[in-house]
Amino acid sequence: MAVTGNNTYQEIMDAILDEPDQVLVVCHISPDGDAVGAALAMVHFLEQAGKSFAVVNDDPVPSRYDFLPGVNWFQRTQSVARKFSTIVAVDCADLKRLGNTTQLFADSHRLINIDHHETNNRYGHMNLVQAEASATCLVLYRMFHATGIAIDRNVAILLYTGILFDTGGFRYNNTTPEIHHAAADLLSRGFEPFMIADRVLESLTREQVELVRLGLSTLKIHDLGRIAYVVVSQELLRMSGATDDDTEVLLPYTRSLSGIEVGILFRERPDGSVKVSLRSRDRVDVASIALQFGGGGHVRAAGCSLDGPIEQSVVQLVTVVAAAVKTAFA
Ligand SMILES: [Mn+2]
Repeated sequence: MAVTGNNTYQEIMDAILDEPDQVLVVCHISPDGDAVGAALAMVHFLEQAGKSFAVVNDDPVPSRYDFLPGVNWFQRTQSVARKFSTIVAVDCADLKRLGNTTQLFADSHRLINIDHHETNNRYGHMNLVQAEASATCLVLYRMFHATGIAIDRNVAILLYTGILFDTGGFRYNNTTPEIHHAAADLLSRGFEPFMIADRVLESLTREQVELVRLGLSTLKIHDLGRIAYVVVSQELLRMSGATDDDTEVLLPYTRSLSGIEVGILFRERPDGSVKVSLRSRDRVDVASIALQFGGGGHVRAAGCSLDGPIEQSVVQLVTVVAAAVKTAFA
């Protein structure tokens, strides 16, 4: 597909509202706060516009998002029997990250890609990709404002959740004046900010705490002293009682170590392949590292997959990261 520029907000809205049948809303697999918030904000908009919809993901929505309005509308891909001709994909950088939801696309379909990842390859028939936006929820906020769509309390909670998640609680460098203005506007719809911060960023299950305890015993600091990583094998995951999604709780313990530039979380999948999450502090572009391994993401937060076995994948990835760190601190 040819790389094209963005469609206008109105073109995107018109295309979505033009569908007489159900609109399919999808987001990336292993959905995070921005993906879930954006997908649900989109379906709330559709509901208010009197449109029918389905919101689908391969994976379950992590339980920390149970409080979000409309979360029970989410269906798993395998439980959906029909196909759709209008699809809105939010917070997803490429088709691969949509997982098996692409099997729900009708032979003749229109795919609308709304995202903020720098690595987004404009896979949609229509695209609204704003790489400078701090969250897909901010892209939706801008679109709703520009097209005169009222934001009610539910949509405000959803957009705030995505913004809070993707800015790390207004801490990352993508915490712009605009995002604070947007957050202030959303907060004026009346909800408790602590309730959302607690659920989205802070609260841990017992299994997650057990995973932290066991996971930290695998923490290694690379010779250069600027790379820290944690390795979660299937066995360790079983011992903790936690699920694969829970492993994210280990990430902050890698990059947060003082002096560390790149934090890495390796997790073994049941099939032996390895999922990798990368975070950098100041200088290393981890999106470009992830891209070398067929993944993607942002400069400070990215991910990719390796074939395994896990010991080999760790060596492979850390070698590339170490070279990038050496260059960055040369
Ligand atoms: Mn996002």
